[in-house]
Amino acid sequence: MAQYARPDSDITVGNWTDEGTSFNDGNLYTSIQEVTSDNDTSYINADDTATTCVIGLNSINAPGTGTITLHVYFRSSGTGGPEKLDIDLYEGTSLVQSWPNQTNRSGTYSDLNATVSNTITDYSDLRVHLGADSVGSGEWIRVTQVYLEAPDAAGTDTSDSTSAYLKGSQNTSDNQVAFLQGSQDAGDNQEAYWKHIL
Ligand SMILES: [Ca+2]
Ligand SMILES: [Ca+2]
Ligand SMILES: [Ca+2]
Repeated sequence: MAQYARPDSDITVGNWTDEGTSFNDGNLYTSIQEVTSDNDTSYINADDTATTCVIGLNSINAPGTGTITLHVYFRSSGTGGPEKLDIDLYEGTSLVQSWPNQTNRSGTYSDLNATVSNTITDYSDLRVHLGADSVGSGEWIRVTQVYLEAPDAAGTDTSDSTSAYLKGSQNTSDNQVAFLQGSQDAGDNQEAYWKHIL
């Protein structure tokens, strides 16, 4: 199991535009938030060098141990020197990590698929900066999908779909016959948790 932080707001639009079918609604994030990349059905476009957009991601819980990965599906069109995409991950206004000068003029989208090796402390305000770089006249860069994938929150149980679990132990010092212990679980169908210490 995993947690996913996907685009849920435009923080800075710059000269990026959204393009394509019903997703052309004036919001960038609605064109790059799908669960499975939809290629040119919905995307955001930059045809202007040195313009950056900032996209907010939905909050996730602080994850347990494991790899965090940033996915950015993009491609470009142009001639001569390559069009470049500068990708930065921020928490709020603090830079976490940069992946500058990404290129792909293959004609099909490719995924940045970058491991986040620097520490994230605030998972409630993650942002992705997408900077168009070296985009000349008649050239463009498109991004169709962005998300951050992280392990489940530490201490949660995703192995079943039970609503809670009951843990009992004999206690000879009083009349207690059992105790209940639960934990919050955002990753399955559990509807509530109950913690009771006698
Ligand atoms: Ca849109
Ligand atoms: Ca070029
Ligand atoms: Ca898309």
